[in-house]
Amino acid sequence: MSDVQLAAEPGPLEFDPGRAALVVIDMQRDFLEPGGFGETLGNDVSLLQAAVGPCRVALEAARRAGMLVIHTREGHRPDLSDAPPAKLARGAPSRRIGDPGPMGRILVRGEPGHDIVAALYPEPGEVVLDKPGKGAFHQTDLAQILANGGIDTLLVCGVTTEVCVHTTIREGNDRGYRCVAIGDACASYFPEFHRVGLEMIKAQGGIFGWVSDAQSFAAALSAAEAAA
Ligand code: TIU
Repeated sequence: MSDVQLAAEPGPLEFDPGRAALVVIDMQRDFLEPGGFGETLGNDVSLLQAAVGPCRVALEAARRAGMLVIHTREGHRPDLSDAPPAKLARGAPSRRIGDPGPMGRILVRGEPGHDIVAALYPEPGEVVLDKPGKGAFHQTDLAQILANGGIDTLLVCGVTTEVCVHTTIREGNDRGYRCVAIGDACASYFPEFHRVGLEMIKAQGGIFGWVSDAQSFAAALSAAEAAA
């Protein structure tokens, strides 16, 4: 497939789908469904549902185009040895990381709540990347995976806009990747943080990335397929 042109802000971006990856951040039951980590932090988790449909549009478009797809999951080892004490101390004292909840132990790998929501479940052959922090590069082999795939552009969606999506885009930008947030495929527990979070990325001529949307991403890939 040839280069595609993606409608984005602050301006359009050309990229080669063979050198781009779709990174779906933390679309886990722990963040999106009642009884998980997101709710223990005092959030209305229903707000994150807005990202599911657009994530699916982006995911299906990337799959059709044969792009590298990476799903991340935030969470910890069952013994919590990789969870910093400062992180463990957050949230409601009654239910913190590692404590039992209706979807198993909160934010612990292998528990039902740690899994990805059904609508966006990874397909065989897609990368599932477990990360202990907010950014997808921190203490993971993401950089190696991207280098092995010859990737130079990251299309990023998922939750939450101002926490794990932002951290990953900032990390990726500093490592030299061109990072695009698929804005409507991101969501936050705070609508204002979502809006301003996207503005921060694209302000100042795209200070640390671009912002596009799921339909524009799908349309760019279909146009390239039709031209091929
Ligand atoms: N709390 C919140 O907004 N986010 C997180 O804790 N993790 C992610 O964003 N995935």
